[in-house]
Amino acid sequence: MKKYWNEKFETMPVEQLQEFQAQKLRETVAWLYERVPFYKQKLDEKGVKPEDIRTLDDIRHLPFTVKNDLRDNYPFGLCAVPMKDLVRVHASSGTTGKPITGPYTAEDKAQWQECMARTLWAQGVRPDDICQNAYGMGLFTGGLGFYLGVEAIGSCLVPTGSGMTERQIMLMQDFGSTVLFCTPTYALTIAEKADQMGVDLRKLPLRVGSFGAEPWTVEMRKEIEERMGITAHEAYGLTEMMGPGVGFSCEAYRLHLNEDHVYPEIVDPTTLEPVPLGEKGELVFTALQRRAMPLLRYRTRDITSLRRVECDCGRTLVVMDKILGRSDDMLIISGVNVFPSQVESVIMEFEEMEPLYQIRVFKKGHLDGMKVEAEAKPAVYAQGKEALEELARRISARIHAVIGIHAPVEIVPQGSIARSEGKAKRVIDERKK
Ligand code: DLL
Repeated sequence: MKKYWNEKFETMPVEQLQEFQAQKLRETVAWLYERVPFYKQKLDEKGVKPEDIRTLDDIRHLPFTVKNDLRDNYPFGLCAVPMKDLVRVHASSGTTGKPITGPYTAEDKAQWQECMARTLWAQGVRPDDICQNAYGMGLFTGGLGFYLGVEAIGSCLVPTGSGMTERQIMLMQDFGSTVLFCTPTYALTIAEKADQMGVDLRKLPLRVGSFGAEPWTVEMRKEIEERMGITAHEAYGLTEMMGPGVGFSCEAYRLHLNEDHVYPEIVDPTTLEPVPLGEKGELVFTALQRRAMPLLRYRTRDITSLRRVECDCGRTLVVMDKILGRSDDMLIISGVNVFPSQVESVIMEFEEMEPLYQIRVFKKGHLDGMKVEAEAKPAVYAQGKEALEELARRISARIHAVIGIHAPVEIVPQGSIARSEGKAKRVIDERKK
């Protein structure tokens, strides 16, 4: 069977790929200039004409797009095609205000399907697999995005959607699901519920997971692999670019970006200047082949870095490091920048702990303070107050050593931390009260 879904693009020599990207960039800028007043005005203001964009380096002359531009032009003000040309509209799961819309033409949907097929194929999904899709099935791009990938490959789809965890486990057993799609924190919720039901997931046919939609650490991946007896792969994406399918982990656990569809840059979030490969900054994407709502230099707020590596899998597509977090989720504690994922890494070093935690942020004088609440394994919790306080002190000391901040830790009773069925909420902000 073929090794790559799309060998040509997944293994294209970088120079050739960059020529292709430059061509698609020119086409996209021209497409937007003619059709989207917002972009015409932005380019005119900068004195840039589509014909000025010749090479990939010229992308520096293009304006950035931010989330508020999408909100201000809600729902379809940035659309380059009439509604009659749309075949699908998704929207972000944003909790406040108006959502971000993701409209697709038939061509956009076909490209999304291609990117999802690459994702699943790279992760070992084959036609005889039974794929239980426990991502939210609706406006969220997760559920219907993975569905497209499964359909392209021709495996069997079980569209459970998220939630009703006991039933997920029952169906997993009865149908013999071999692949699971959901957020990493929902995978943990499923694993915990299976334990409570006395079901050993490691004995089931389940062998692969494709998890994403929220930050998770390598330690968390190993925990899921161990508890489910599977290989835990990763999917990355955002509504504004297509949904999942923007990036996928390969057999070497490296996350490759579908660079022929999305052109990535990393910029310094304050100066907006590009940073060199390997350095951390804000991830910015330009859509290269979309028709309905291609965005130029969209600031994702995700903090990560990019690398050109010779990957063992043979793909030449650029590699993205794990997302540290979103710049909006970054906490500043006593002058130190902290992402919840860093706290997660420390907690997961402790065998006594469950991967269940939350961070409370509060006002401490003029500064912000934080407290970590986390659950221990039931047998550890049963050891009583003194042992737990000692464990909490050790974790707190380790947080100080690794991250450089003072954060008290409390080991809370089992069930205190809300179980996630989608994107977990890690930070409880008490500053606004
Ligand atoms: O979460 C799309 C998706 C669905 C990706 C299913 C993967 C799997 P949004 O709801 O628009 O879209 O949220 C996008 O989620 O900017 C990141 O902050 C975060 N995110 C997505 N995937 C990952 C990941 C979907 N693998 C936002 N690691 C993005 C870390 C992720 N963060």
